Amino acid sequence: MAVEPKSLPDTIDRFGPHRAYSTGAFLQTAAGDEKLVKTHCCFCGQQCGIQLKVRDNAVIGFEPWEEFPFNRGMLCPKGVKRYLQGSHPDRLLHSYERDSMTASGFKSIPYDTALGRTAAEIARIQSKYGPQAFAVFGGASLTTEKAYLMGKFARMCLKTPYIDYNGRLCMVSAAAANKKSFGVDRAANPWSDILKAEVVWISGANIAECAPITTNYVWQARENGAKVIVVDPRITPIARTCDLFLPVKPGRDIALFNGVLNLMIENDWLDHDFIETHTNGFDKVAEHVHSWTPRKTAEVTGIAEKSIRQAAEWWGKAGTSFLMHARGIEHSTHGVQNCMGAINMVLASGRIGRENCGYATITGQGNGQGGREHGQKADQLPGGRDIANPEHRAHVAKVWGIEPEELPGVGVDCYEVFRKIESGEIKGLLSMCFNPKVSLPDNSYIGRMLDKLEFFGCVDFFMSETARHADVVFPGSLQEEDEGVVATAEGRVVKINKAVDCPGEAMQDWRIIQDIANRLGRGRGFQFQSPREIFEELRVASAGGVVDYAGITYEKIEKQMGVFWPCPTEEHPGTPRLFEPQSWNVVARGAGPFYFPDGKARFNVAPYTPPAEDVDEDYPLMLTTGRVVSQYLSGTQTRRIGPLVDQYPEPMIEMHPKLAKEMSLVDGDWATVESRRGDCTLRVQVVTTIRPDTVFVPYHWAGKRSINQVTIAAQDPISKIPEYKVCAVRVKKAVEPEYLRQYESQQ
Ligand SMILES: Nc1nc2c(c(=O)[nH]1)N[C@H]1C(S)=C(S)[C@@H](COP(=O)(O)OP(=O)(O)OC[C@H]3O[C@@H](n4cnc5c(=O)[nH]c(N)nc54)[C@H](O)[C@@H]3O)O[C@H]1N2
Ligand SMILES: Nc1nc2c(c(=O)[nH]1)N[C@H]1C(S)=C(S)[C@@H](COP(=O)(O)OP(=O)(O)OC[C@H]3O[C@@H](n4cnc5c(=O)[nH]c(N)nc54)[C@H](O)[C@@H]3O)O[C@H]1N2
Ligand code: SF4
Ligand SMILES: [Mo]
Repeated sequence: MAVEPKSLPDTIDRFGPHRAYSTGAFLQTAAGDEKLVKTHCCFCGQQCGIQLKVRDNAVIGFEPWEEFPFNRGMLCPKGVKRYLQGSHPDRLLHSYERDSMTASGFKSIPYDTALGRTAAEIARIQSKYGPQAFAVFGGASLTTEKAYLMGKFARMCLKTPYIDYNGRLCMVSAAAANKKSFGVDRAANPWSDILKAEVVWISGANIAECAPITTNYVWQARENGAKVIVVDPRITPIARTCDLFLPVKPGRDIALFNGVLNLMIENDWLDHDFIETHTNGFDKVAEHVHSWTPRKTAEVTGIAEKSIRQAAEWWGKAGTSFLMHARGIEHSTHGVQNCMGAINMVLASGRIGRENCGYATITGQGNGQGGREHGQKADQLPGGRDIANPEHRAHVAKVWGIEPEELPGVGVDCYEVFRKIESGEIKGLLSMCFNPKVSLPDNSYIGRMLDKLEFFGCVDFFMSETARHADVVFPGSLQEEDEGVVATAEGRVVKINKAVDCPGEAMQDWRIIQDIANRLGRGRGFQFQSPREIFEELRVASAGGVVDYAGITYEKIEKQMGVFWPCPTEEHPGTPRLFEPQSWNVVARGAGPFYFPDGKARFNVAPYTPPAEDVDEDYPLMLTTGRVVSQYLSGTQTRRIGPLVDQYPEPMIEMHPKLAKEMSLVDGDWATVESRRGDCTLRVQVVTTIRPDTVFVPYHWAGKRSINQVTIAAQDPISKIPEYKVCAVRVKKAVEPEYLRQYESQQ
């Protein structure tokens, strides 16, 4: 049974430890030679270019990398402060083993002992219960080489079907919709196509806080005359500078997309040639959206009829346009339908596959794109291949030197892994780069399930809230301690360069995985000496697949400042814009530009369904959750970076003044948000920028301040993404929680 250690510094992370450390550590080092290493930010999917300043094997600062075309030297607060995390005193420098006799609940052990114990437990569990009793989790902050290795490790070394990753909580709805509509899952356009779009449509994306550099693209478009439309229940910073704001009720976006398409059809704002030549299924969709009159759309979405008509007219009549969305429409039990609704609007306009006409989901995690391409998803093999497809299996098996029959079949999504732990089917888990204890909905359940495992191994560079439930913790590597590639939100494959060596006994992640494979005595296929060697195999494994990296080399990435996939040969420059009628793969296939045998895109009927949990008398408010600019994901990294903590020190409940007044709450009061699953007591932030029927709480905090105690574990039936963006809650006035009072009085 896991013990929750009490003394680790981030159990109450608002305070001391974050401010205590600074670059002071470096002041003590002798001034040696400094160098600048061109690489990319370790945080979001924009993957801004940055130059890390390195002295005496420590990252001590940064310089802008002005030539890198995406961000031209610009960075957001996280990119600017990222260098501070490496020197944090919590950095894991040793392997750890659970030990209930110590105050922290862990004792440090030699790396070799950690390996031996992990290998022995995997072997024991698999021989007693079968190979499928052991599961593996990966993450989309890992480089693509590591993600590839995780998939290979699960399938070839452990022979388990159960591998999945934290991208399951992120972009999978868009991925599924893109595959269903276009046959390929990648932003259709480079961001340069935003600049001259006449209309920029942004649904469910808090661009200024979560994709800050994209703000610059949107603003440049506006300066060029673009009309910007934003759809969000909150007036986010980007919404404050838009031309039309549509304050949608959480969970109702398909109704809007269908309503707009209906108006497009009614007014004949359609590209008939494009629909005829390049798509299938329009008539069915047209029939389906017919009932979505402006009035009905307004009733369901909560958006004024006039605004819906205005949005449809701007979108319908535009000559060029760019539609973007993010988790606001994807974190939904009908996330795939939402995205298909958005794509239907794009296809009907015919504005895709040409200059200044585009569509993209804004990927989230650092390698949100690359991490979902090469086989750490439950149903996927490298090259975007399908594990259920015999031809795809044969190709990958050949590259790995095994028989196709040796490859396991389709696994399950990461939430289902926890249900299988509950039912006793899964007994062991190895997790790298995932903090489900904070990030999954209804997360008290997650903690209980982690404790139920017979063995849990975790690889992280900090003792994350999830790692605290582990039996063995390996000290993995920070991004700047390794090299490899990632794919950005644009689909541009870029290179992360190593700036420093791992400190102490910390180890590059890929070495840990290989060492476990070798210690198990199953080291065939796991003898790579460098990320480059892994990449070379990945190129071959991806060749001929939809996600074709065959022509990408480390050198070409450096020379071109990134290569957009697909890139089938070394002579090929890469494909910044997908779906161009004259592109190489269209010519090669002899069909149209979309990635189906007939080359045509698909219109998909996207029926409206309400959220899994609607409001009622007992729980009359909608809760939506998301992010703030200075914190990142489960917070393990940014809650340890002092200036970022200062910028937004604690989670707060955003609510409209009207609601606050009804509840006799004022700014700074304490209140409890309560759902059928749990509650969370936080301070209130009264803002005029949110719908009065909705409250918003950011999710970057752990323990009693984690809003995922409250969220619902309902999932989209296709993508399996959780419905983070809406559940029913009530809010009650409260007092400061006892645990915080006690902590403050000790200070
Ligand atoms: N600062 C910061 N940046 C990040 C991250 C971070 O943690 N912090 N994480 C990265 C990752 S992994 C991701 S996935 C992205 C996420 O980037 P975004 O998706 O932009 O961020 P979120 O805050 O999750 O949600 C976006 C918006 O959706 C709105 N919303 C809520 N419900 C609905 C709805 O029903 N419909 C619509 N239309 N909108 C709705 C919210 O009000 C919010 O403004 O950010 C990336 N960048
Ligand atoms: N309520 C609510 N919950 C949400 C969301 C929401 O909007 N609302 N958003 C969801 C989304 S979009 C996402 S992406 C997930 C993210 O959920 P998580 O994946 O759980 O979040 P991370 O903070 O990225 O956790 C990754 C862990 O891996 C570690 N790590 C990071 N990089 C590396 C690396 O290179 N190597 C190793 N070994 N470890 C590494 C970090 O220290 C951290 O402990 O959260 C989801 N949860
Ligand atoms: S926008 Fe994203 S990639 Fe760029 S500096 Fe900020 S967190 Fe890093
Ligand atoms: Mo994400």
